[in-house]
Amino acid sequence: MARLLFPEDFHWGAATASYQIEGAWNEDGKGESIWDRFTHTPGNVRNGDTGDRACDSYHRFDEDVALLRNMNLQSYRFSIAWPRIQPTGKGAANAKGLDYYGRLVDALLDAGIRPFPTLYHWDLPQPLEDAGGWPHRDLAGRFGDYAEIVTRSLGDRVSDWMILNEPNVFTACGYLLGIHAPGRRSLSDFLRAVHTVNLAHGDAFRAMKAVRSDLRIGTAFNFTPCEPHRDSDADAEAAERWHAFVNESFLRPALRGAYPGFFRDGSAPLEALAVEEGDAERMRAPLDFVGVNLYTRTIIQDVPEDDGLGARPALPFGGDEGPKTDFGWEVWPDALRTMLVRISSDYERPEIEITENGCSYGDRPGPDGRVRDARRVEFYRSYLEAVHRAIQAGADVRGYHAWSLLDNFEWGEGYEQRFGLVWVDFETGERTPKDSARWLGQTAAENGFEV
Ligand code: IFM
Repeated sequence: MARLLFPEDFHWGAATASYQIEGAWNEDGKGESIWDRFTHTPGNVRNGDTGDRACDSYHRFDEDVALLRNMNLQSYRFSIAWPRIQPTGKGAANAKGLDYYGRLVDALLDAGIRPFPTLYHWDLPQPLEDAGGWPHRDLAGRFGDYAEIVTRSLGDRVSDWMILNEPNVFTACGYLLGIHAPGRRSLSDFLRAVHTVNLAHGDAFRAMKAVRSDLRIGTAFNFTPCEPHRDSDADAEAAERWHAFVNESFLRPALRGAYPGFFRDGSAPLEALAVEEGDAERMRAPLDFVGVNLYTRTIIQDVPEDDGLGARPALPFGGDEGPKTDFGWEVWPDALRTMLVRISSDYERPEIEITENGCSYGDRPGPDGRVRDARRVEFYRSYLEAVHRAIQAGADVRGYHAWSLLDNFEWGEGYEQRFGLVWVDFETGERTPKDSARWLGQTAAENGFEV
């Protein structure tokens, strides 16, 4: 037996997002979001589920803070719903919305837990979508205004922030594939959305630093290491193009002020992205840390007939060697080590926070009420071993946030996929910590675990 210990001031935490847990979709002056509209439109979400009530954390956040404290967690990643703050996406702030997050932050601080908010985890005010949504360039400036309002309100008590959650996911699923809100399917809208988001990222970063230059600001990117399907140069090159596209289309503009060349000829589609003169500087956001959301790897094959990207995943959600979660995602812990090491070597060893990592398993309470989710415990143990190996290889990892604190609304899948450390009865709102919550709690208390 050996003990894996993590760095001394490592932050152990858990993550959630506003739309997935809060409920109270139309209370206290909150405006409609694109997810309210999307879920209220029949046919978009499995079983017709909505986030109208979700985990009811808007009313039960004290219980959630107590759960975190009982698990010895020191950091809580949550997100702020833009339409609670600006119901129509512009203009004066809604005092009740700001007050809710102020109370949550105070409760966390009283419990000795670091509040770690994300400004945008996908719930765009619907009126901004009606005005063109993310493909419309003007949205960047609006987002900068929102970032300033929130930072002015909470920046005296919150030092560590994320601007965006998974920009590659919400632009692709929302504007290209149509499987997330707002449900559009257009290559041109998608590419324009990518660019507006990059501009918004830079604008928000500067707006926040102008309020307080000592804030520690990052973004939670969704990463996946890309591996060639076959042992061929063509697939190896395709995997690199996919890596540039999926892992770097937002990271590189922020840290380097340029798009990665993800096309076969080494270029990026700047015209289709609608890049204008001066945008390179505007996209730049020299983040204080890189947030890593990671679940599995991606296996890529060359697509010879396509002279654009010329690459696509050969298999859905990982490879076919590891076990699968109930969502069908391959459990492949080394994906996390590989990605942490690659980011560290390609971007001069930035500070890294693991902002999401977790798995969906449906284990339910037994007759004694206990949730024996042994597969989730094994998932966390194996991925944390991979984090430890990456730290030993030189990655500067400062914290780890399990996705998720609670079973919650899993977007297009509704309530069918359960990612929580804590079981939620969606009828009553009752919360039951699973075995994995106890395991992670002990790990956090001991700053490591036995292997
Ligand atoms: O639930 C999501 C979260 O909102 C963003 N990252 C992935 C999670 C699991 O799909």
